[in-house]
Amino acid sequence: MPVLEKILKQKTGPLTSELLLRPAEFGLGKLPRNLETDATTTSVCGFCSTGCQLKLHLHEGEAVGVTPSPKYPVNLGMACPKGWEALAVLNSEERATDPLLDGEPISWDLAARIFTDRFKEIQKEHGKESVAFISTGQIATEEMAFLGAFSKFGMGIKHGDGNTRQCMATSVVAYKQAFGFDAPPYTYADFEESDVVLLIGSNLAIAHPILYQRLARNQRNADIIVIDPRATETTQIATQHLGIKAKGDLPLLYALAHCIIRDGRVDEEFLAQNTEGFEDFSEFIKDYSPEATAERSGIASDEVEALAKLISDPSKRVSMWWTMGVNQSYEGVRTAQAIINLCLMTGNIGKPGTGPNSITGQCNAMGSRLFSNTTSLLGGHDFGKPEHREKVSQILEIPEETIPHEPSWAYDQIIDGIESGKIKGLWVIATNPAHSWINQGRFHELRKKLDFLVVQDMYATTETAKTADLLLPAAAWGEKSGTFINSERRISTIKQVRHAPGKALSDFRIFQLLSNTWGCGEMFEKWSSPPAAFELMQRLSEGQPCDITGIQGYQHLDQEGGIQWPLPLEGGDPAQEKRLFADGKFYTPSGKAKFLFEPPATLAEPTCEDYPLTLLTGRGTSAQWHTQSRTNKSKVLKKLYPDILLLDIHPEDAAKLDLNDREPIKISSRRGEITAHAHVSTSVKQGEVFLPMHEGNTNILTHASFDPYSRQPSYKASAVAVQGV
Ligand SMILES: Nc1nc2c(c(=O)[nH]1)N[C@H]1C(S)=C(S)[C@@H](COP(=O)(O)OP(=O)(O)OC[C@H]3O[C@@H](n4cnc5c(=O)[nH]c(N)nc54)[C@H](O)[C@@H]3O)O[C@H]1N2
Ligand SMILES: Nc1nc2c(c(=O)[nH]1)N[C@H]1C(S)=C(S)[C@@H](COP(=O)(O)OP(=O)(O)OC[C@H]3O[C@@H](n4cnc5c(=O)[nH]c(N)nc54)[C@H](O)[C@@H]3O)O[C@H]1N2
Ligand code: SF4
Ligand SMILES: [Mo]
Repeated sequence: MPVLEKILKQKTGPLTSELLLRPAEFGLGKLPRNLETDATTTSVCGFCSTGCQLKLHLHEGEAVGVTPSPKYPVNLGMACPKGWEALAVLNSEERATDPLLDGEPISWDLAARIFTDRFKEIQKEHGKESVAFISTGQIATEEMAFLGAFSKFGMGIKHGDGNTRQCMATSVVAYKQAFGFDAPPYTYADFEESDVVLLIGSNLAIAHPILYQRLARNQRNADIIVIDPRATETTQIATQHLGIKAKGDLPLLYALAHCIIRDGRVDEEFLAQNTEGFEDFSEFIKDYSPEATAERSGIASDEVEALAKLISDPSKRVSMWWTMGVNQSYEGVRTAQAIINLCLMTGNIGKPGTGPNSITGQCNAMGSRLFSNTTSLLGGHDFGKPEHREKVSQILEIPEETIPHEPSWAYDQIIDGIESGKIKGLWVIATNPAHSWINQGRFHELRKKLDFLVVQDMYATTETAKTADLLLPAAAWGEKSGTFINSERRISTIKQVRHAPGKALSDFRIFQLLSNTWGCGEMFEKWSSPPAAFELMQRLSEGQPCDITGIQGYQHLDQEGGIQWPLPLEGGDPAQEKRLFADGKFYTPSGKAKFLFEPPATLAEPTCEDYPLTLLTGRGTSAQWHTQSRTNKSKVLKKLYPDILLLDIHPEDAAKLDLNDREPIKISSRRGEITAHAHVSTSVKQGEVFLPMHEGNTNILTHASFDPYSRQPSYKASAVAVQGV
């Protein structure tokens, strides 16, 4: 049978019931055979990076119900509304069921040929670099690795980045520079093991509800300090809320370091043995007294002094957790490193209840950090190192010349490339940039400059899918198998428990199909199934800090309740909860962690007379996911969030503008104008307003500024004006 036909026949792969008959091929092992009755299987949730495991209840081979897995070490029997509704969002009229060319259904065969012909024509006319892709942290790791390998080594694409740039690029760079590898050091049990917990720019109750539950289980009478401009839902659990000014974090964190060093409350032994750059940092930090920084941070000096004492108390285990309030900033990397610096100087790393801990966002953002082949070469390697290119070429049996010598452009540079005419063809996989990218108006303008836009999504109706020349219908979570990696480095399986609708194919099969029509099918012959790809990933990881050569297939992952990296073949630690750096050894050439610092910059877009309010944006409710393509398909979830766009505004500001609660308003920035309703609330300070990111328009307002090291967009502080309509 010709390869193409074979792939099309395979569709998304057999259902679990059929997989059971072929455990050797798909590595799923022994599940109950009779799925007609009360069989269940498990799969890790496909929304957030917490990585809860769900139990799927099957009837006649198809999943019909979900409950949280009671014994899984992550969620311990809990799930948030999105997890409970994970199956409901699959059933929708808006699912993409056929490949669409200019909105008209076509066959897969034709779609694959058009994909190939159009992109090849563009590359011929404008050079190989004129085609780029934007991918995601929301498909299986095997799929990401396949996409990264096929696009770069097969299609010759140089520039491809992920929506993860919007999300955790800052943490990646911060860790890489400080530790020598992108290595979040913690395990979730650290929430329960801490005496002091700092949550910096993280609205855990909404964004990671099950981690919030884990924190609530802390039995150590912990001090919980929330550092957020807003009095968020998360402050309900806090013993203290520091209502910092927007982007006042770096001055505050430096002031804390100032007090600790001034008072000699550092862990001398740890500093001497395991770090470098501390002396320069001590010198630098002298200028950042609590008095000198109070104006910028908005935090009074006595509060800073007290917090400095608390986090440097040697009898306490201190953990510091951060998310988008830190990462999405024009100085995110240095801010994250200021957190790392505090943990290093107090020796709060590598032990239970400690750590500078970045919580990531999407279900498989951590998979993309290691295997998307965008910023780092497959397996956390370096495109610039000849020995790394050689290793990858040998394992994958591909010519070394096909491997680029440098990482791709970042997302914003790809967007700029569209503007300057360098990028003419774009392939968008499992992300919705027409809604989520910063300064959205410009994105819409630039769409017109693209000669060919391919969108690969599970729905035909996303803002981006609607503008596609070619839409490729994708199977979703629940309709395919593979692995995800959660925030604490835990690798777990997802399983196919549903048929994909219509002609939708799993992303894995789509890449297989496209690599064949592109003419490089032979190069990817080894990528025959997700488990085969997993084996390649394991070999790629060998000798890296993320070495997972000790995992014996998907079944092993299921038996162990997921496995945190690393697990090398020899001498790996099989414990169910693992943290990094217990031995004080880091991945830098010297084995020491680095102090990195820089004077704080000024706000990228300060308020002014015309735009007197600072707009903060972020997650609205635990029932809403990003651009809502999935969560607005569930009737249950829709009941859990407001049906109008609400802008949180302080009562004093509302009074000045003569606004009542729920009154229609206009919000404008230098980029554009949108309508919403006022939500008068003391959750925001005077001078600041908050919009959730889930409605289509929020990013019309946002000001595009970027961290210079991570190129992560600063979504969280733009100048706006509000008026009644
Ligand atoms: N329900 C739900 N959960 C999600 C998601 C979702 O869409 N919906 N998305 C997932 C993803 S991909 C991500 S990345 C995470 C995001 O998770 P979080 O980062 O926790 O969520 P956000 O609401 O974006 O931002 C967190 C907080 O940062 C605060 N903030 C804004 N500016 C500043 C500042 O200058 N300093 C400080 N200290 N704080 C500031 C905001 O007020 C907000 O409360 O959530 C994940 N989980
Ligand atoms: N103003 C503002 N903007 C923000 C943020 C903010 O805090 N404020 N946060 C930013 C952050 S942290 C993030 S992560 C981004 C998220 O931004 P996006 O990535 O654009 O948001 P999603 O809605 O998650 O888009 C995922 C898309 O993939 C599709 N999809 C889901 N599963 C699959 C699959 O298995 N295969 C395929 N092919 N498609 C699938 C979904 O239907 C959806 O269209 O938004 C960013 N934008
Ligand atoms: S907390 Fe995250 S992983 Fe857990 S059920 Fe909710 S969305 Fe899924
Ligand atoms: Mo994110």
